[in-house]
Amino acid sequence: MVTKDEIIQKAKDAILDFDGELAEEAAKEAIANDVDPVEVIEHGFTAGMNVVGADFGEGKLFLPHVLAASEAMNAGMKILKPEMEKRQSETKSLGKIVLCTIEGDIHTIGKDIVGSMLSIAGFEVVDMGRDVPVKNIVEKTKEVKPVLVATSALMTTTMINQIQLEELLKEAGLRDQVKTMVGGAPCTQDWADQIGADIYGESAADSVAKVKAAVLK
Ligand code: B12
Repeated sequence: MVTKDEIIQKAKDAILDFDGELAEEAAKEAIANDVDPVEVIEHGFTAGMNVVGADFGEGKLFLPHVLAASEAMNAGMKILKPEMEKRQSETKSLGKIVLCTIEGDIHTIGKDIVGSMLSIAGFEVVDMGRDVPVKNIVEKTKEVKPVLVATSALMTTTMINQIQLEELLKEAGLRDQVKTMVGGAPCTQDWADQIGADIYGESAADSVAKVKAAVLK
């Protein structure tokens, strides 16, 4: 019998060893032992990615390592995602959320986790993908009339595009009809306050709690 802690540790090791097969094994063990996929993602895979990210930042690892670690994470996520969807509540949609990684930025892992968790919580997530031009986000907002527009930025050079989104939503007369949420490693509560975004989501769980509080009044 494997314990929850052992499975979480295995998930973390899989990322640190760039081992997709080990990531799949951890994900399968989580399902077989009824361990909450969210815990494996947050304390296993994401914790591993954070170490890889810090080592990359310090020059101990290089881009191919980061890529290999994110591929390992994807391998594990592919197995956990259907399981998370199965656990999704069958209740009617709590509202639409337009989600994407902002213009200029191709990082998707965090956005995908946040999207999965919001969809499990009952929201209808319209995922526009990565590197999405700000004007396209505004067009999509007009088209689908979401309760929230959520953007991910992983780089200091791309988070500034979240300012442009606030401005273009205002120009289009949409800002009063929709809430905005920002997230991704360089974003903070201060950043959200500074640019006038309604919500800063630090992690997937934090985002779900804050969106529910803001939208389901
Ligand atoms: C994996 C990774 C990559 C992968 C991305 C693969 C993919 N499909 O996403 C690859 C190898 C492709 C990559 C490429 C690049 N990367 Co990179 N990458 C990373 C790394 C190591 C980890 C990011 C990650 O996935 N973390 C795991 C996830 C789970 O965490 P997360 O994204 O933070 O998400 C959580 C929260 O932030 C939050 N969240 C995330 N999104 C959202 C959205 C919303 C709406 C909300 C509410 C919450 C939320 O919830 C998530 C779950 O808890 C980071 C380092 C770091 N510390 O972040 C560098 C990092 C972001 N990359 C960096 C750079 C520079 C690049 C490149 C420019 C490198 C290059 N020279 O080519 C390119 C980017 C090109 C581009 N135009 O975008 C820098 C950015 C520096 C800066 N200027 O700010 C970082 C910080 C590394 C560093 N220390 O230098 N990268």
